[in-house]
Amino acid sequence: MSTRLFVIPGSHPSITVELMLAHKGIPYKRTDLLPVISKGVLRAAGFPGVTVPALKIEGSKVQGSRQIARELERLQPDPPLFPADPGQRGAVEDAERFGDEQLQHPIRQILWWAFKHDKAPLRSYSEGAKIGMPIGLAMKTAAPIVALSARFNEADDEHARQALEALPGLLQKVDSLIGGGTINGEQLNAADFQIGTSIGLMMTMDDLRPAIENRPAAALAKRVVPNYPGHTPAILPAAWLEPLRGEPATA
Ligand SMILES: N[C@@H](CCC(=O)N[C@@H](CS)C(=O)NCC(=O)O)C(=O)O
Repeated sequence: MSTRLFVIPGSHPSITVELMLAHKGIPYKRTDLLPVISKGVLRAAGFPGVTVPALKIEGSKVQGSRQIARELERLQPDPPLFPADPGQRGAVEDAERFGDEQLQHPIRQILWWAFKHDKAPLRSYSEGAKIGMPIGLAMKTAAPIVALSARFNEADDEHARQALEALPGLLQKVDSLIGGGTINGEQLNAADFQIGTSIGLMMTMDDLRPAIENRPAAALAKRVVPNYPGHTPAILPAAWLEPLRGEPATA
């Protein structure tokens, strides 16, 4: 299969798709893009939208982690990403939609808020990436990219605080999906790859990791993506982290 995946290094849905390609055993070439610049490159490559992950496979162009999951399943059913039983498949699809529509974005907002206040950690998310220029040079010129990405993702104080307030409920939902057996079962499925990467990205932030590491959600992330790239030292105001200080569930 002729396959090329367009990613932004460190992007959680991009890593979701890399994991699903690996699960299927589909070899692929990867094009690494810088945020913001990615939009023009994707358009020039003929994609209708401006976000990664974006996949060229067997002559078709597919964008979005959930759409890509379905295309991979269609092209190569084994090993599966979705259970054969219709009831179980529905549960996995609901969990996957939750991961995409509710879990992905708050962490994106918190992280861009952090980069806006200190862009040094950004480099750690791009280690090993081939972005067409030395990483050191890219980071020296990253200020406008960070400013535009923060604006694009509404990573202002108000939204970052709202995202932090939402995290306990979101983590609880992940733990209950694990408890109910929809995710982190014997076979990893599309929802595991979707949700595990968001939790993995959260755990790269020193501010967030303590609220996650003793929870079932952390075990899922460690299984799905044991070496999530990147590290952001503590930077969030302590008062904003109050919602995360509740009693954590145990793994
Ligand atoms: N929900 C979409 C997420 C797409 C998305 O927002 N991707 C981000 C990276 S995580 C992006 O391409 N942002 C454009 C930019 O940062 O310039 C999916 O799962 O595919």
